[in-house]
Amino acid sequence: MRLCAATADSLPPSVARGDYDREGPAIGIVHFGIGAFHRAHQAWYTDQALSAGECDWLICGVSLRSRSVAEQLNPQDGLYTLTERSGDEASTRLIGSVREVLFAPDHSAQIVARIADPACHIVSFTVTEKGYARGEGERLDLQRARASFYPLLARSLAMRRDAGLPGVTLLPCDNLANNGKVLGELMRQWLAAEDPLLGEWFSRECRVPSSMIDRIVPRTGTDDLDLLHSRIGMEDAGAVFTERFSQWVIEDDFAGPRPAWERHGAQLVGDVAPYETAKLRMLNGAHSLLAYCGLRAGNEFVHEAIADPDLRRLTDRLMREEALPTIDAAAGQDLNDYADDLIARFADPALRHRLAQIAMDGTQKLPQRWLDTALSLQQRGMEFAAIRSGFEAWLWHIDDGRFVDDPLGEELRRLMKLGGPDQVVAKCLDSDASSQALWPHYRSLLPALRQAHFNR
Ligand code: CS2
Repeated sequence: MRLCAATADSLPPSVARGDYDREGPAIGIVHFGIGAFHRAHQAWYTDQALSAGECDWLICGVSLRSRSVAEQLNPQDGLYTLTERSGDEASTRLIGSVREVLFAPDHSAQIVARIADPACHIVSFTVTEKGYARGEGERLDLQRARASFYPLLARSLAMRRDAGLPGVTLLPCDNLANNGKVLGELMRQWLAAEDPLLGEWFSRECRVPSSMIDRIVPRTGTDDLDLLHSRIGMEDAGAVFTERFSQWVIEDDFAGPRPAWERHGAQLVGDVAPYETAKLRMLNGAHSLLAYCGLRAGNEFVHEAIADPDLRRLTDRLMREEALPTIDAAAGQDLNDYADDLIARFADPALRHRLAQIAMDGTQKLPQRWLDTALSLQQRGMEFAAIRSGFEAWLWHIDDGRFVDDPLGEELRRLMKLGGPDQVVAKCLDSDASSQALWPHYRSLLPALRQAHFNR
């Protein structure tokens, strides 16, 4: 038996669920990038809002590149379970907020119609760092943008404008610094190139608040699905597994209505920056450090890497001595407590979070996770030994070639073979050595990061 609307009543009573109509209410949210992260986070908050009696906030999930989530969820009428794990405990909830999943190459007209519908107020995103098609110097890479969400979104916005409808809120939920400002700017660049008048309408009518979302969601494995099957007595191909912890901090700047997510734990604030900076530099910074150093040391999971005393010391150093002094905490935000909590979250063996999942896409992740911290420390005349160790471990991976899954992986490996780590560091940072330096903004870190290699 497989989970779907007709079989959901046969789930055991231990599976928690809300009680709301999923047929009548409208789709109020279109979400690009409906992977496990969204299903374990925003869709879970929205499920709670719907369970509390809010209406018209069902979600249309969009996949840009793969049919797999559509194939998992559509035969299940969008239903799936979310299991929270901690130590030996697991609790499962049925999530009903996702109404349908559309695969962009097959269903572009439907996606455009969903966003152009008067009931849609929010378009949200977890498309990963690379999905925003940022090129050198944070400019939109128009060619890559064409294969992403930009054309679909522009077509929908034009329909809304022509129909005299109000604008929408674009809500980015990816791990980028200032994600609202960045997405707003990239969208404006797309429209400036394609339809400048629509660009003016967009700036006037739409809003792009920043948001920081935090929940560790390891990729679901077949062993997870088998175990769940035996617990709930039916197959759920769309199940997600996560930790108990969850945080969502959202800038309170919406173009129109939104679910009252704050009643279910989300924080609506004037400025997301202190939370976002702490999360990127401490949680994600430590994650990437554990990933590159841990994989090199032969570990497979985060909880194994953090149990190694040397890596634990290095992680502490990165969070408390390097990242922490660069963050302007908000009132009531205790960054030392945050570091303690992070170590405990990383150490939970129940999560089975693979280091290789974190290690992917380093070229897209390292600026906001390490380089912003390093730059800020350098400006204060302070050292950043842990970040240098991490950078050196990242270079080792490019050299080794085994674990680097990155849009620029092949090019970096070719440079590594040709001219060694120096060529790779130059390609990344040195705008004199390469007119296409990836991160020219961080050029002043060049001597320190070269040294990271020579200290090997
Ligand atoms: C991780 C994040 O895969 C990664 O790079 O660092 O996905 C991390 O688990 C989330 O940001 C936690 O909220």
